[in-house]
Amino acid sequence: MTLTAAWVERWRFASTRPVLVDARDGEVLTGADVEHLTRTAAGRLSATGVRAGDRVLLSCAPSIDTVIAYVAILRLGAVVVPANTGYTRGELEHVIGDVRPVAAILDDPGRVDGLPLEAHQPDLATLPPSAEVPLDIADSGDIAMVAYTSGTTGRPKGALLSHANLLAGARALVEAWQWTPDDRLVHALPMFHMHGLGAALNGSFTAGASVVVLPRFDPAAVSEAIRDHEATLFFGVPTMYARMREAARLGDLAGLRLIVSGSAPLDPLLFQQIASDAGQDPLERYGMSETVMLTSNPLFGERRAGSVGLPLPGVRIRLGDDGGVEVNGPNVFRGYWENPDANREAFTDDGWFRTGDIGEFDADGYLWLVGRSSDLIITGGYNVYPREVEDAVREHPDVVDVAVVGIPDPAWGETVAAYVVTSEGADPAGIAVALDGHVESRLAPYKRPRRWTILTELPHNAMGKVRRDVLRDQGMMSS
Ligand code: MCA
Repeated sequence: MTLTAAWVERWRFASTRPVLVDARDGEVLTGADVEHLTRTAAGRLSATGVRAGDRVLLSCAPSIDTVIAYVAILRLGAVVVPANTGYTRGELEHVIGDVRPVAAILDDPGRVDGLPLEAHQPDLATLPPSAEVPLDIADSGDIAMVAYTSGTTGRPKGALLSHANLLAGARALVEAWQWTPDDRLVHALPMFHMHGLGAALNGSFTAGASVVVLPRFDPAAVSEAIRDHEATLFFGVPTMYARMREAARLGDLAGLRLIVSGSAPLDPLLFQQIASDAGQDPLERYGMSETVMLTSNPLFGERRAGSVGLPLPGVRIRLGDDGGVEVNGPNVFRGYWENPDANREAFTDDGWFRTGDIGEFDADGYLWLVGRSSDLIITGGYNVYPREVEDAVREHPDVVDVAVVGIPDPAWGETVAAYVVTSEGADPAGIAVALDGHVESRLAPYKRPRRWTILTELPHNAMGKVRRDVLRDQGMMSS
């Protein structure tokens, strides 16, 4: 079974039920509408030469059209390559050079001008569709998505997820959260990451439920969507709940049946504030681009603040010798695209995926993430790997050495801070502005350092490795 075969069956069976609601104007698309629109869009994609197995880059703000394009690519048996709309040209160039998509669907086609693509921007609205294209016939083992994720090695790697992986991930959530066709999710997440695609959209469609699509996150718009469209579910990253608190809107979540937080640790104080204002504990869960979702606090039973909960149905989790969280299950990806070195490192000899997180189980089997084996920073729910930022900063001629760390931040979870050793001739007064300008053209906004500290040398341990812990402590004291 593929993702879209499962979805289309539901849309045909319940053809008059709502599937998508546009939060901007309240327009409702039924199962029949979505089936028809995605069929037509798939025909148009096919007319531009996209075939089953081809990669198609998708980098658009959340909208009904983005959802239609996403489903159309999948129905054709082509492979979705989601890309952050904030990626700079260099970041896009890396993804395109690596995965070699035949086409790209972007809000701003100018972003890929001059990059090696066969069809730049297929017009999914007006092109004549090619006649009778076979749809929904991919094999469950076929790749459905290449999800780019940064890593300790610097440049983002493409995680290969099959239809079976994504369907298993969605079904586990449907079962664990008892997601039904009567549910309605308020979707205010980016549509280029696993949270917004793999959990929110795939889960809703697999459950036969409906989705209210917001063009961006905004506390007032979330409140209105919940009220006007009688929503039952909201998924957010902790920064979104912090913004709802700031806007005194946590109480507007009270009508929902389930409030889910993920992508970053939820501050226990914020957990308590949601619980008291919304009258229910938020549910924290844990996932990754490579695995869809892994664990969840229970729907019924105690939701433990700070724990990511229990393994989802079908997911097996164990701790390696170093406490590293290792996973196995039908949701676990098929490896990184054309990257044997990364694959050797990512999997144990017996085929379990090393998440890179360090965990502990409590006596009741709840998993607690207590650290990371890499220096990953999570800011606003986005993952940032220091190495990628350091490589970009180091390209500045006045930079001799640099180390990037995450510093706790009440609004963003963590904020990216850079410690830089500059060359002797560098102008100390102007260097921060110069470095801001330097990274602006190289890194997406969420990866850019928000603080620059100039040092005469970086702290090193006896092995010559940078002491990031010392820098983090120093950053916390001065913040
Ligand atoms: C960004 N800015 C910052 C920081 N980060 N400023 C200070 N400190 C920071 N740490 C700046 C940006 O450069 C930008 O500035 C401005 O703040 C707004 O940034 P933006 O990120 O666009 O923020 P926003 O539009 O206000 O949205 C905040 C947000 C958004 C809604 C929380 O970050 C978001 O949608 N996050 C969700 C990410 C997500 O989906 N993650 C899931 C990954 P300027 O305007 O000057 O440029 S999937 C995953 O993690 C796994 C699978 C899982 O388990 O879910």
